[in-house]
Amino acid sequence: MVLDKLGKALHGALQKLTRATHVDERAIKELVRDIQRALLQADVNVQLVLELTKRIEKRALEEKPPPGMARKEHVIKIVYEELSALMGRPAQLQLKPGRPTVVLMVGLQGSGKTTSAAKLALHFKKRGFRVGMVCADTFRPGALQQLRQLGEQIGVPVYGDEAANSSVELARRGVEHFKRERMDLILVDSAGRHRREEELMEEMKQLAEAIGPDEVMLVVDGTLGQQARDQAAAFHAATSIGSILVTKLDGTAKGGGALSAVAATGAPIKFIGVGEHLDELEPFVPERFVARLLGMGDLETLLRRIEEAAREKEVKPVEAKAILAGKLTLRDVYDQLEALSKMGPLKRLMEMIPGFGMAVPDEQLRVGEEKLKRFKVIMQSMTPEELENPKLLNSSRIRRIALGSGTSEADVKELLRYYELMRKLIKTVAKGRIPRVGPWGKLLREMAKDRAGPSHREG
Ligand SMILES: Nc1nc2c(ncn2[C@@H]2O[C@H](COP(=O)(O)OP(=O)(O)OP(=O)(O)O)[C@@H](O)[C@H]2O)c(=O)[nH]1
Ligand SMILES: [Mg+2]
Repeated sequence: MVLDKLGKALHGALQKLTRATHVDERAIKELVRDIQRALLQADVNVQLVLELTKRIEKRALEEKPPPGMARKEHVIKIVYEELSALMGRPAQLQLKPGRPTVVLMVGLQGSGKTTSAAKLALHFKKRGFRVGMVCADTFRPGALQQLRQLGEQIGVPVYGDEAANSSVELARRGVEHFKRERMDLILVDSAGRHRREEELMEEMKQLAEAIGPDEVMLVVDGTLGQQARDQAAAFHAATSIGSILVTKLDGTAKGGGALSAVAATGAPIKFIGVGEHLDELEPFVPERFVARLLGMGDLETLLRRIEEAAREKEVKPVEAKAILAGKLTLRDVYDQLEALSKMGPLKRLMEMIPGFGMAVPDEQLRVGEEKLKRFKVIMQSMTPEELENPKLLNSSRIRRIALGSGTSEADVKELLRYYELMRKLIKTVAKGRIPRVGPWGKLLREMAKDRAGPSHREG
């Protein structure tokens, strides 16, 4: 696994927190100290570490966990978020369909340009893209031979010319060649130099001018640790570096340093190399990377919750479509109720039906917070099968759920009634009818009643 040592140390710090009986100031301070130690050992810049841990401590002490989330989980979530931010912002290399994407690989000698070009080629080939590699290294003898060998290994064509002495001209010809061949991705491997010499910057500039790449990708050696920053910063200042690929993150204790340092330059890291083999390349997704670093076991539940929270905030139109197609689960009902209370997609859906949107005041579309919370607790006591298929809910299951959630059987039945109402409503809407009366009217009345609440009920 990548960055094994850092991962273990961070994992240990979180485990300690998980085992603590009380998450008080002392426990949080200890957690923060453990995280500091782990990051410093991984060669992360002291300044960065101090800023990060200060933020974690402040947030952990001040922020209140959202309803339904335990304090421990909330603190873990904060650590996860802050570490992800430290590792940079997510960015991906996206190929445009129907036109070639040209990527120019640059970097110092031995950083891993050639190997990484082959890894990238394999990565995209596996995803069904047509890839070609151009050897624009006329500097090092054997460079073309090395790329040809790699190309053969993965079945990707290589363009090169032993006799050529102008790398710029060679690169231009190679890109033209693969454009004629209608490749989706053209990777141009360039020559490295020992240090950031002007010569290298000059050649890079000329190459870029000659081939007009969609992206210049800087390859940085991850074993450099914090020093990787200077390199990335210098290149970033000299040219428009589109992305960074950090190599050799396998078996280096300095990986945390390299990643955070490079991320601090503001240039997005898109891939990381984690071994000598050609399949040892990973798209870099800071959140996913950190999740794995922290130990997925602990985080699985948490991530699911974060995901749910995100989903609850915004129900995607795709889901609305699936629901219209007749697939409605209890989970959807909860999402929809909450979405309705925030003017979600169902409301937008209604608005698309002429004359209907106007007829439904927003006020009436909202469900009381209390009821939503109760529904959530009830659903947490259901099995996944029950959530997907509410028909399973017979009276003994209802009794079990009520007991398990600390609610009453009437509460559970009320949720099921909502579900039934919404299912019918959606069926009617899907058929294109405008349900002014019938289930829709009933649903509105129920919701209105709920909003008023027992204490506000008049007369
Ligand atoms: N362990 C490990 N080794 C790597 C990784 N990426 C590259 N290497 C090794 O690093 C060495 C240099 O890689 P190259 O791809 O030849 O580097 P380069 O930047 O093309 O070098 P020049 O063309 O001389 O500038 C090789 O021995 C690679 O196997 C990685 O992710 N992990
Ligand atoms: Mg090379």
